[in-house]
Amino acid sequence: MDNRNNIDFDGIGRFFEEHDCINILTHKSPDGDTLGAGFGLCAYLRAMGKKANVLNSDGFPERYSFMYEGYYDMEFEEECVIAVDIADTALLGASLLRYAEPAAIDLCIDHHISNKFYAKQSYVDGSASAACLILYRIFKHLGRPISDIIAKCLYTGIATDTGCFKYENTVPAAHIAAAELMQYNIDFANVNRKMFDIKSRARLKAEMISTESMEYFYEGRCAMIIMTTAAMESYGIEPAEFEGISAIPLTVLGVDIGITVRQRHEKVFKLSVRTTDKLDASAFCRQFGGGGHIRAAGCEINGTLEEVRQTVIEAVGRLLGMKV
Ligand SMILES: [Mn+2]
Repeated sequence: MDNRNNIDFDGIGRFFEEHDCINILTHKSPDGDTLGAGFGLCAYLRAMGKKANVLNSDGFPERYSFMYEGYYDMEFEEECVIAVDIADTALLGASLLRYAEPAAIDLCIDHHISNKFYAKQSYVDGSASAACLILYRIFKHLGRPISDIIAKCLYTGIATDTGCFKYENTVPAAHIAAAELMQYNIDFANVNRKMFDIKSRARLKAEMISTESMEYFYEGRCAMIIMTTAAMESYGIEPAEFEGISAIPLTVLGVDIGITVRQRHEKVFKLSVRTTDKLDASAFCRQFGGGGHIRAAGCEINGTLEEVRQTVIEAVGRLLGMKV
């Protein structure tokens, strides 16, 4: 628990009681956790008789529509603002920039260790798998009934932020919360199918192009995908469809470092590096001025495609202590 927290569950309960017209902020490029927390909290507050809306600078993607069925914007004069799953006001996005002003946000509920404590009051638990897990604890503590739609939203956030209970951040409490939430009428199998199995045809094509272009080095311990702007344009696929492609190289048996190189400009390439527990992705990227997490990091390298390719291959060789 972060010792910079200045509100507890009872304080949050009082906050809910004391305000009537509440806007809930969710982060740009929304995911299942921020939207689950947003719509779950909104439904909870509305059930308390409050007026509440969920705001997002990018709108609500269709694939999450099962969380906002029946949701409609209410009209009211904003009295206070709650941010969920937002570590930094930089994540608000263009149309919510007005909330990036100091003290514009009254309450923040989040699970990112990197939280900037930008809100007047914050409850941050970096050990929680999802913002939705924190909300579930708050709701249980406060004791009001949890409706099916709230349960569905919270379950979705926990499932998505843990990669369907696969990632290292999956704490036992996430399983326990999910098990309890499954007792509501939430059709969790369909939620997981929508979140983890279904993809658009464009996405499938993007994955196909990526895997087709994959090269292997160093006895298969390194796999690399290179996506040039020309190639992406020639297939007519939106760059957004390539989101998360960088997870693919590391899914190949025997690969310890997966690298995805994406061309940004003529001579600028962005690297996304993923590693198994044998290698440090963050240290690898630091030598090029980048950084990140130990298993997932990024950096930018300037040069022609061939120069960048050579630079990366040589750097991987040094990392593995192997010759090409
Ligand atoms: Mn989250």
